[in-house]
Amino acid sequence: MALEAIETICPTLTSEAGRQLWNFANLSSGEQKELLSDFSSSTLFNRTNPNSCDLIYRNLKTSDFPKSATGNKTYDALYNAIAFYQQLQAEDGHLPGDYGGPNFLLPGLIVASYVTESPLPNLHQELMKRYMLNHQNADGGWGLHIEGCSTMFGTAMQYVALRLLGMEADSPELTKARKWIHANASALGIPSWGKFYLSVLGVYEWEGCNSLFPEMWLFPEQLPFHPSRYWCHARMVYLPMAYCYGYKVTGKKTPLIEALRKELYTEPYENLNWKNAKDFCSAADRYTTSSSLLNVLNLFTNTYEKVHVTSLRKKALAFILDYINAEDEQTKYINLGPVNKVINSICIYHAYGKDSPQFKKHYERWFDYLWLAEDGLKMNGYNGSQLWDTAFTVQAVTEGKMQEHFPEFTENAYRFIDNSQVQNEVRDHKKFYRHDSVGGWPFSTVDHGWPITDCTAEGLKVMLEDKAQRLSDKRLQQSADLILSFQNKDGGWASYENTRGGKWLEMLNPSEIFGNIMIDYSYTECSSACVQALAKFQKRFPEYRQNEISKAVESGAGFISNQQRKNGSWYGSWAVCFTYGTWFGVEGLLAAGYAGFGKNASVSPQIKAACNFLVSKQNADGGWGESFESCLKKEYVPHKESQVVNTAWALLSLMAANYPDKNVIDRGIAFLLSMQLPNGDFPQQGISGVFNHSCGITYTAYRNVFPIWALSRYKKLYGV
Ligand code: LAN
Repeated sequence: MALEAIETICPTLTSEAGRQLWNFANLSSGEQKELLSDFSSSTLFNRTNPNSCDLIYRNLKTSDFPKSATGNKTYDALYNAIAFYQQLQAEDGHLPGDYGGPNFLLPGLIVASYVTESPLPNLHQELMKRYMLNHQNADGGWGLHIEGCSTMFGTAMQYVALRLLGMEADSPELTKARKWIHANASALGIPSWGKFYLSVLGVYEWEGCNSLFPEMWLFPEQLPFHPSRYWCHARMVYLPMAYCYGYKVTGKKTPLIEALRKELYTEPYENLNWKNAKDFCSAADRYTTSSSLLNVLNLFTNTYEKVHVTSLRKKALAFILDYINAEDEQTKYINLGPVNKVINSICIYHAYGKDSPQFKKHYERWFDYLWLAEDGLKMNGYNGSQLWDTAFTVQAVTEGKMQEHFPEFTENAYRFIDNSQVQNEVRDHKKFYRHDSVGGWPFSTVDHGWPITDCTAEGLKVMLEDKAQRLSDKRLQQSADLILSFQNKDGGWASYENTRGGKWLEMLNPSEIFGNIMIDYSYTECSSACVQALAKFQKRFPEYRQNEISKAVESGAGFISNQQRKNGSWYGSWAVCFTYGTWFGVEGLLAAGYAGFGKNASVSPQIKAACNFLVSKQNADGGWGESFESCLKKEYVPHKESQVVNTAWALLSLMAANYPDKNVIDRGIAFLLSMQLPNGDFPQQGISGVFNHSCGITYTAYRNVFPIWALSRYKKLYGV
């Protein structure tokens, strides 16, 4: 078996303070060849499910262990699930895993590597090719993410990336891809983010892009549309994009670039009408339509571009470069996300050159984003989901008091969370529009450092329960202070910052492919986590900012309750989908004092409606299964099969609410048990994460953490 062979060749993952680095340096050239041939074998990755099972890491780390066989099936399942999962823990205490999914990230990195003349090692390149080829759809194209139908963004980007990595244009895979591109009106119809990457590479013309208007950074900050009001991800992506646009940064025109100019279009490059291409986005890619306001603004900025004032441009670009440097230093060159990571590298190369210390630091951190699974080497959607997964793990294990059986596992996880709290403010945080950081937790690592509302809340929830009291009262209070400062006027919590601008700003969303990217909205999930954390904090520190915390919890619950749909469900913005949102809705309201089912008090109508919704979606096999389509359509779309992750969320909600019909819960638990693999793991089914309504993202840990949590809660409630 190819997989066993890989174990003996043994690439390793090192991890320090959450930094995940795959290491191939110890492999001889013979071993490298062998590794590659294993990856080419069709037995390694089963393409019928585009979601890989993260088998490389898992098989390297796990071995057979004595199974619990007490005769109590539910307990044994729980024990074995944890005993399997704990083996994945890295020395620093976190649980590394695959965080892939989007298809536009890796090609972005490959474009950056080409333009900055900084090739990745050969083995990396080959494994990346494998990855992209493994995710080619049957029609020859690629989707926005691994489960998506083919789009021009996905297809033209992979096409270019594979060519840059040395694949021949007349290979069968690329011939098929090119046919798809030509049949779908050519790369002229790539959405604006694709137009950007292709322009930087030199296979599309900057003239064919709407202006990214660097001067907007010089607007007075009071203006309601100043970019400091944007959602940080939009802000931090459009920032380096504006730099590249301002300088019209374009890579060297090599013979390969000349060839791509021919391959991507149906007419000679010189004859293409770039002006018309500006607003041309392939129908397969479109998720949002552009507003007339955006069209008018584009007209203005595109006209301004022709006559722009040189001194203003210079000033704007100097500010942008300062800002990029600040973000680089604040995040130790990891950067906020995978997109600005890549584009910042290009800007820094342009500003200071390849041999500059700044660019070298950028290059080193490219590797933090790479992940090896049985489908090849991919770029993760972040530098990992370390804190997030670890915080859930502790809660899942301790709820059923399973730490008694796995003390080292739990201790190490606490230690990781302790080490991941942000304790120092980043430099110039006010100047560059950062919210305060001290007391917060990031999604990934402390080096990354951007605190997130719900990651902070999950971190705080865990550390409040830490028997070893690793966090001083002061650190716990700083965290609660930060959560309070994050609350919005509508009572809810957004993701990274307060909501800073009006909803109308969404009319300026130029991305075509993503929804709700312009401002940071209040979300059910984030609000629920913050309400839960504050309520728990208040139990421990009843007098600390008593009134403010009580009010925050109450108005937070008010927000959550307003988000509930008539059918009792909540839409989930960050995972698939209503089962996820409803889990947060229910837990948030319960934490704020809404009544679940009980002997004395009557159940609150919101909780009852939520449970009825969930029960109505239970499948005949006892499980729940929701399709990614729910996220796009914003209506519940069942998956063709029950999913362990959705089932766990539904069970967690019903058990939290103390749902009286135990039969419903027992059938759900029976489904989980039936799905557990002999080694204690659970199968990887559909994609579970999402962002901006349209793009799927992998959370490998979910298939372990949430079933464990559901079984743990079952043990707590029913004493088994
Ligand atoms: C994430 C990952 C974590 C996620 C949760 C904490 C789970 C959520 O509750 C709040 C939102 C957040 C922080 C989130 C937001 C969007 C992110 C950063 C991502 C899904 C990871 C990647 C994605 C980012 C936007 C990808 C790059 C694409 C752009 C449109 C810029």
